[in-house]
Amino acid sequence: FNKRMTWWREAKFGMFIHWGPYAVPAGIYQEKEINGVVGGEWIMNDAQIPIKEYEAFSKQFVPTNFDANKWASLIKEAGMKYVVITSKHHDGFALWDSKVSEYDIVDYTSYGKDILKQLSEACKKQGIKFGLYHSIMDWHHPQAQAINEPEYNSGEHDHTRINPEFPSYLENYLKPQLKELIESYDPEILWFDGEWMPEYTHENGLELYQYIRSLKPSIIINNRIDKGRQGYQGMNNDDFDYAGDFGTPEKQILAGTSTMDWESCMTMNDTWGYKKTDDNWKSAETLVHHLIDAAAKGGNYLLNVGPKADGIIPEPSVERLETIGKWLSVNNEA
Ligand code: FUL
Repeated sequence: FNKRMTWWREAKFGMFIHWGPYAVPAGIYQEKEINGVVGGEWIMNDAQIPIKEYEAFSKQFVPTNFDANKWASLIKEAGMKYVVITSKHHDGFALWDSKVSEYDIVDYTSYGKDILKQLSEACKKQGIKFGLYHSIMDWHHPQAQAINEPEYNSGEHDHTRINPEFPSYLENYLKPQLKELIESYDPEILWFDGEWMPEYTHENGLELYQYIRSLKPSIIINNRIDKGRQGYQGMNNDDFDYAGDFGTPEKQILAGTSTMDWESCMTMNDTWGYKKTDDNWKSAETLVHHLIDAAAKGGNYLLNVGPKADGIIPEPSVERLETIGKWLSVNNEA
């Protein structure tokens, strides 16, 4: 049953990558440390940075030290079988050469190279399955949550700032971007997020799910494409009629097993996107225990790295990944 999930279930362990212009301020704005509840990738919202000012960070996102083959080798060495990288996070910046936008790594920065192209090719060479995280919420797009500037995520509670043009953003921006991504990089997973703002409905979720499956029937899609995120709490989707192939408990491993496919996403310190002051690293031992715990309960483990703006993965993350990889290879031989 559900044969298309087979490789994913067997894979167990993947890398999450949160990377974008937020790595430039890296948690600091106007010399103040910004400590929002989610992570450094939320700085635009947490520090209420005006769009024009945030765009200046995007211009400085020039990752000349990015080496896709090195990243792919590290993923492999860690014993991970797949990767999910942010094609676009809530800040709206695209890591590939999007045709419907100039707000992307190729058109907007002096770096000028397509990050997703490089990484997807490197992963293919090393037999790593390639996946994309794509935010539905978009703080930069005028037909989406940019209407709430500079409190981009206030729309949920502030009904005067619901964007009436959101359906046009969905049809003429989000969907074309997803089509580009599927056609250009052939991802095996689409990992949605930012579905909670009121402009986006359950019907939108069902429709978007069908649309994506029609473009690539074998693709695997997480539950956040729909409004059923609460489904991951009980991990019993019988009560929830929502789209999505797997649940996404965040920063937690489930207490028990589930009838539904699920994947725990986890940070190594406290943030998803790079923050220079975050030194609250979990030990490699703790991370291995998470992986075993999730696997024993039938779930996957998606462990995050937040690379720096220049393309370097922080050393504490690299060390932990290497340690986990060594542990896995010893135990697989035994
Ligand atoms: C959350 C996002 O808001 C965070 O920034 C991060 O991407 C996490 C995995 O999902 O909902």
